[in-house]
Amino acid sequence: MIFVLIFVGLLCGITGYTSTGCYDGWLAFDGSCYYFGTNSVHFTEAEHFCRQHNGGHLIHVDSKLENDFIKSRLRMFKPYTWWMGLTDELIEGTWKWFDNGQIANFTDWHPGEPNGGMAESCVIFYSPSDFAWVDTPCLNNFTQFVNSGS
Ligand SMILES: [Ca+2]
Ligand SMILES: [Ca+2]
Repeated sequence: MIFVLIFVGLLCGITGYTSTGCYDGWLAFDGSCYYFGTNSVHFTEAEHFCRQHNGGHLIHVDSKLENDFIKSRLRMFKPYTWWMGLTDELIEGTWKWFDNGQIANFTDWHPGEPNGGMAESCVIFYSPSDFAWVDTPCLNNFTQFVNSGS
């Protein structure tokens, strides 16, 4: 068993911004604003942080275009792993976006994921899998992450 230190960040989004642009420190892409926060927190704390910052939410990914943009940015922040606003806490196996309750149409699961059943109901862009999506316990704050792989 190998212990790997994983740094975790949170990714806030605001959709439908107007011509006034994004707030300072936020990044604009295709009608949304993004904030990359490097706070080592669990899912609920991460969502709370986003709400406290300009009324954002943990990110909601609508398309491959948006996902590719985000992943290209996250590669600049290695070795961080990032929370997104996707959860199946309400109905196991039904993945919904936390900001509006929509069922996810686009997903980018790492092969073999999601695999955690009732024990894993929140989702991260996982750095060791080049930011493919992985389900993980919502209370995980990644201060120590056990990698049982080779
Ligand atoms: Ca689950
Ligand atoms: Ca998993």
